[in-house]
Amino acid sequence: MAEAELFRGVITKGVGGQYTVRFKVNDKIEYAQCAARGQFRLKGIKPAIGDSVTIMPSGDPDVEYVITDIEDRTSFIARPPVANLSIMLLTFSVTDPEPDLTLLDKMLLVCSLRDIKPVIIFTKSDLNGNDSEMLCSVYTKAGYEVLVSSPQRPITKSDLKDIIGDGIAAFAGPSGVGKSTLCNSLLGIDLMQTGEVSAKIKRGRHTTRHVELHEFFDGFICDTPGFTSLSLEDQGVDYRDVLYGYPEITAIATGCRFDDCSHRKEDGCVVRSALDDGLIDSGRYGRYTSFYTELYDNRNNYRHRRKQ
Ligand SMILES: Nc1nc2c(ncn2[C@@H]2O[C@H](COP(=O)(O)OP(=O)(O)OP(=O)(O)O)[C@@H](O)[C@H]2O)c(=O)[nH]1
Ligand SMILES: [Mg+2]
Ligand SMILES: [Zn+2]
Repeated sequence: MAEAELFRGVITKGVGGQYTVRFKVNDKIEYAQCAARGQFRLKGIKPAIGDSVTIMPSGDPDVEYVITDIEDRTSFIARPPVANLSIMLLTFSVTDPEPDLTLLDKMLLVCSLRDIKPVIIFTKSDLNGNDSEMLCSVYTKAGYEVLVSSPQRPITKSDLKDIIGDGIAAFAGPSGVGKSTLCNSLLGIDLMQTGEVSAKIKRGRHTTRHVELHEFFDGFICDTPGFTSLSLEDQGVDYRDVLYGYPEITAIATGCRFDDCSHRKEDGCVVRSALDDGLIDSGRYGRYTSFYTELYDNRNNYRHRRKQ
C-alpha cells in the first residue's frame, strides 16, 4: 500500500467535532473538512482553532480527512478557545458602553503573562472625542500600542498589516463595543448580511456567537463574542505577577529601595512618590493595588482554609 499523504495546516473553524483545516498543496491554498482521531479525546486534548495540525486522507467519503497530530501550542486562551494566539486586539468603546478599565487592565496583565502582544483599540471616538484622547494618552504613556476608531476614521487594513504579520490576532472585549463592525469592515464583509441573519434568529442585535479564523495578509484575524468579566484568580495569576500588567509602574519600581515592597502603602516607596508627582496615572495605580490586594488576600484565605 502506498504511504498515506500527510499535510500540515491550521484549524480555522470547528463545529460539532468537525474541523476546517487550511493547508497548502504546491503553493495552492486548500480547505479540508476533518475529523479528529479518538486518541486526542483520550489524552484530554480538544483541537481548537489556531492549532497547527497534521492531516491525512481518512478514506471516509463523509469527512475526507482526519487530524493525526496537533503541534504544541505557543499560547491558549479558553474563552473563546483559540490556540497560538499572538495578538489580542483589546477593543473597548469610549462610551456606550462605558469603558471597563478594570477589565482592560486584567486583559493586559493576562496578555503579558501569556506572551500575547496586546494592541488596544478605542472605538466610538465619534461619540466622545475628549475621553478617547484621554484614554489614548493614559495607555500610550503606559507603553501600549493604542489605535482609535470611529465610523469617520475606522481602523484600516494597513493599520494592522504590520502589527499582525503572519500571526493570529483576535478581537476581544465587552459586548457592543464594535468588534464585529471592525472585523467585518477589515474583511470587506457586508454588514447587512450579518443583520439579515440576526433578523432571522430574532435577536435585537447581531451578537457574535461563533469564532472562525479569517485570512488577513500573511496571518489571520478572528472576531470573538463579547464578555463582561474575567477572574485573575481563575486565570492562575499570582499577586507577585500583577506588576507585569503595569510596565510604567515596573519601570519606576526597579528604583525602589525596599527589597520586598508591594508599592502600595510603604512610606518612602519610590512608586508612591512618583504617584504624588503625577508621573503615574492614578486610575492605573488604583487598579494595580486592588488586583494585588485581592490576589494576596485570596491566597491567604486559601492557605487558611487548607490548614483547617
Ligand atoms: N457611533 C459608533 N457606533 C459604533 C462604532 N463601532 C460600532 N458601532 C455600533 O455599535 C453597535 C455594536 O457593534 P458590534 O460590532 O455588533 O459590537 P460587538 O463588539 O461585536 O458586540 P458582541 O458581538 O455582542 O460582542 C452597532 O450598532 C455598531 O453599529 C463606532 O465607532 N461609533
Ligand atoms: Mg460581535
Ligand atoms: Zn516600593
